[in-house]
Amino acid sequence: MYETIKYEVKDQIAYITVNRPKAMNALNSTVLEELYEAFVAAGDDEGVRVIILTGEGKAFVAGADIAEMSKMTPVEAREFGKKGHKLMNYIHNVETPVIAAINGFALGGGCELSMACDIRVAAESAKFGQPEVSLGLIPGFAGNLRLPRLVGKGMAKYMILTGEMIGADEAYRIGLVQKVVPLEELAGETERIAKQIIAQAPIAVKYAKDVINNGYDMDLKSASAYEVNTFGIPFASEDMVEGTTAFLEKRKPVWKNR
Ligand code: CO8
Repeated sequence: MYETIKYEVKDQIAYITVNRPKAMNALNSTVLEELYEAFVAAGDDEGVRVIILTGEGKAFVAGADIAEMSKMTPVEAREFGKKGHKLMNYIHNVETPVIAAINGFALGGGCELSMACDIRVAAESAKFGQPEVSLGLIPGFAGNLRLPRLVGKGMAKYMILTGEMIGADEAYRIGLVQKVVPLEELAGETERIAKQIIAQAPIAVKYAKDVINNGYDMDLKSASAYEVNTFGIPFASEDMVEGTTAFLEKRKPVWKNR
């Protein structure tokens, strides 16, 4: 059904894999469109509790497709940028948590794609960078915006202005990734994290992601009010009653997702 990606749902996890290994999984227009379609399918599927995004072969995603971009007019480049932002914003906002399993190169648009995800787990061999300036471009899928939010303005400027590639350990040190594991353990560790999220109350996970996302973009006073109000909502859910009762009864909760 898809030409450039793979999509599979198993045990409440949707696996989305960018599948253009010969081009280092570079993001052309088709990949951006198919990724959007797959993320919406996963986001709309009530049976899916976590989405895992990875790349086939030795790259996660080595950036936007340079061959396609080299021929674009300014108007086409703007449309391409809009397509990228539409995808990144969907991933950022979808209620289902998204984990990036970064198996190799995450460069340019690939690093940006990983940053739109909620949690990043990297293989020891993964490499990160925003090399756009070496091509006469600037990051265009929100790298200028998300990288400073994740690692601070100083380190973001260092990476974007030098175009330097960094390894997984350095990415971990600066807070760009949350875990680093040997490549052969990447899939297993990512699934372990997914299952740990799945074991929590679905409604609470959704609301927490919502408050983190929306609260981050507000001033502290508005964000406090937003958190206070959202905090109250799960008290109307059966799962809040179940979670607190199970704790007091010293047993595991059984979530009803309502
Ligand atoms: N686009 C297109 N093709 C690519 C890309 C890419 N980003 N990356 C690799 N490829 C292709 C190569 O051209 C090569 O093709 P072929 O076999 O036909 O010659 C194939 O993949 C294998 O690549 P290499 O032979 O180069 O493999 P190496 O292992 O030697 O090197 C690297 C791997 C280091 C990943 C290297 O391929 C590389 O540096 N790639 C480019 C990385 C880069 O600069 N990425 C940033 C691109 S710009 C960007 O992402 C902007 C995002 C925002 C756009 C917004 C627009 C509005």
